[in-house]
Amino acid sequence: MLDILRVEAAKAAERIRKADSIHIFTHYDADGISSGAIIACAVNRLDKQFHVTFLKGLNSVPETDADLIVLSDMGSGYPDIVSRIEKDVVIVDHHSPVGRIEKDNVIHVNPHLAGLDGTYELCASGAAFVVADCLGNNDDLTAVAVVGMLGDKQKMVGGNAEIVKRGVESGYIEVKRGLNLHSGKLREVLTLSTEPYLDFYGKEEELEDFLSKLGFSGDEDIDELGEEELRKLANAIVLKLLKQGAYEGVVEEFVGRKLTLKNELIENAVTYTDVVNACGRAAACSIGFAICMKDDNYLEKGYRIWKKFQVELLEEVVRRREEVKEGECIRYIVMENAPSTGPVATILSRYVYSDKPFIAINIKNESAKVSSRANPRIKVDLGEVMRLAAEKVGGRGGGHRVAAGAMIPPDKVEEFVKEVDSICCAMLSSS
Ligand SMILES: [Mn+2]
Repeated sequence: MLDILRVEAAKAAERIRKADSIHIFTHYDADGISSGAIIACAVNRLDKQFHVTFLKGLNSVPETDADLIVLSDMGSGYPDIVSRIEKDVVIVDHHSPVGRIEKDNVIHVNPHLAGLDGTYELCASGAAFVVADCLGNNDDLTAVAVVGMLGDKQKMVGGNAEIVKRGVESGYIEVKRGLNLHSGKLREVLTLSTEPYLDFYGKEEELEDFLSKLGFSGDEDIDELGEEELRKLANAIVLKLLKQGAYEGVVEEFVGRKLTLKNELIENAVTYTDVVNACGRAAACSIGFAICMKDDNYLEKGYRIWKKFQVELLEEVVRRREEVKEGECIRYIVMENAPSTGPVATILSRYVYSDKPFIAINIKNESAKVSSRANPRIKVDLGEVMRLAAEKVGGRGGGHRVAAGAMIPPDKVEEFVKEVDSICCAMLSSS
């Protein structure tokens, strides 16, 4: 399956071997950080110098003294910028390649260029592992690749499945039946969970009640539960989710398989991914990176950042939930200077309000940023909705069917919401 990708990955490996110094520019999210770490680790094992810089996006030609630039989890969508780089470039990305790169000395490792699905079946960390695999025996890095897969919400099929299988065979990954929840005491695990969001935050009594009805105590360790107990807990969580308005599709995401990363600082794959993601969002990429490089000096700090991030997110969800308004065919929320829109929109739309498209608008610094979410059950194309409605009010928008965004003038928010609502109604009635 990964054989065609391996042809280009082998070229990348060869170029990396020849380099005197390497500068890795990678994205600041979990897939970016883990893919950067996979390449850095493999390079480090060759006793080569490397530098890492984390970017929110590739907005300009990266500057470096190194003789080789590696762009990871970015680059494929910016042929104009890549074409302007004078040094040799290796791109390790999974975003859809756009346009043409007018440059000779570039090696482009991307699943889309190898007939693979880069949206769900291989991310940057997976592609980075294939490169690392060409550089030496790096089977342990299959476990780091899992962080990117989970971070980018990919599926464990295709290229991803092949990498996980390799990790299992070499003893670095263990796949067992179980729940995709964090490790720790039941009370804390269920309170802090945001994927799935269980609506227990700030509701201690309700949680104690939920647990005692099942015969559990909040102090029990979730990883110590037997198969029968775990099944009982899973059933109760599923019921709770459906009752609170969650989209049914979320159930299969957290029930079934649990991945344990045997050789990593954080063995629970879900927690590992969340910690790295939180570090990225808290502008502490290097801490997430260090954890991926198995430097345990940063583990405590990483956990602290994650807990703080999680609590802030939950508080935001609880607060914002009260502000949700209902249109004809949509739900929406208008915020001012909120720290972020995407995560809150994702949680509310998946776990509470899954029956209508959900639109979150954040007015910040003279512009209004829009995040919209739906699920496959709702027959709208939000990418199209965002594009049309934003154009109408002098903004820009677009994206995927179930997740899209826009930027609009702040004084046009009301008009924009009306427009989104009427387009959604039209799409729903014609389906
Ligand atoms: Mn990615």
